[in-house]
Amino acid sequence: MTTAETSPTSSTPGTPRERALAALRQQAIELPSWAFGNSGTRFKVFGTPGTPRDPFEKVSDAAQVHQYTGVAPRVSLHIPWDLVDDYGKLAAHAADLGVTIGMVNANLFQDDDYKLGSLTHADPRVRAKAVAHHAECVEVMRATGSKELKLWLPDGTNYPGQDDLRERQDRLADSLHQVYALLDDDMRLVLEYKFFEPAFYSTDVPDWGTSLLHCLALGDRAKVVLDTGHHAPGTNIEFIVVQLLRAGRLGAFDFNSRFYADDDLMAGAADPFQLFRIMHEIVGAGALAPGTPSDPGWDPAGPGVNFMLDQCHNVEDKIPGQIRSVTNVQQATAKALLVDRDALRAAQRAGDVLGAHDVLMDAYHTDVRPLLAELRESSGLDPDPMAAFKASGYLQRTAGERIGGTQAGWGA
Ligand code: LRH
Ligand code: MN
Repeated sequence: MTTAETSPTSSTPGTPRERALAALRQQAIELPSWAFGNSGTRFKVFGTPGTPRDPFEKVSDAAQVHQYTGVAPRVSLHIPWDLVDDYGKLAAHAADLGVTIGMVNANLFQDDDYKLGSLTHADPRVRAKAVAHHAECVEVMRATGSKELKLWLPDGTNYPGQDDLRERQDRLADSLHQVYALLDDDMRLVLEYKFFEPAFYSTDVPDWGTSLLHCLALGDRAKVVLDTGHHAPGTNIEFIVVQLLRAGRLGAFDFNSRFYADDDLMAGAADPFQLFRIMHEIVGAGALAPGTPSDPGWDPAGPGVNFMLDQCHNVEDKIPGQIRSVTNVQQATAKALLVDRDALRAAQRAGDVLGAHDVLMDAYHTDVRPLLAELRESSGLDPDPMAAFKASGYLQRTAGERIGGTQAGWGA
């Protein structure tokens, strides 16, 4: 279990800057394939010239983000949005471009049979269908080398009395056990929670506690996904991060930001201070170190956290939107790594309220862009990934090449 003792302090060799650079060099942020397709709201989904038409083009665009930032080596898939005939070919295409296939996301929110529930449905045939969908996802994982299965359930009710809340939980627990049993020994599942939508009275996995309870019941290769857009306004998300880390059950983040609800805006755009506070707890617990399947000795039951983005670029260009999101996460991480933890701990233990707060705010107010530019140059990358990508002409080129076909989106 990660503890404060593993967080960077003055006892760790090197200057704070050197320690931060060393940690930032290892950072890995996983990108969602669906961020490169068209997305929108119930009012409108806008198309964009050059939007990918298939998973191969989505992976190509994701690889551009890694090429310019150096810290986005994996792409999450969403099934069936990323349905292809040959997943081995898709994984090879990714490898040719220097990235790998990461998390595989199941989709239980676009099938008519799941109107009243999927893994919680009263009809055992519908539950069996939903479980079988996860067996398909595990096949995709085997074919692409992915070791992580992600579940998010839209399941819930809209009116009190519509269904029995306890029976739904019992059905969910049974279905989750069946899904867990599908995994190979070197695989894990991560269960995402969300406090409402599409259901508006009860949601079957509404909060971290419910996800954690189900994960504890399943086994040690079941972890919780924390999507930063899935909490009631005013929720102290970093406190949840601390609790899940203490329990050894924080499996992954879906980073994005929001002003109101599940807005899925760029990570760090709406609330950079919140992202910093979250990364402060991650760094403090020594949980920044990559803990993903591609790392040697990765343990599916281990403390490794997968840092992913889960966003939709409804009006902005998608690749630049992902580049900006990745650099926002890097900035929050760099600031968290520059927190003077000895001074912080001393002020906290002395009850020096303002002193302790000021130590944290000093780091937050530090301009880390020069440090990140140095990191990129030391890795042979352009110090300004956004400018370098724009100068590449990739967007104009793909807009010219990707004529015809159907642009990818949330439609299966
Ligand atoms: C649900 C969610 C989930 C994904 C979907 C694209 O709101 O956050 O992580 O399946 O977005
Ligand atoms: Mn999510």
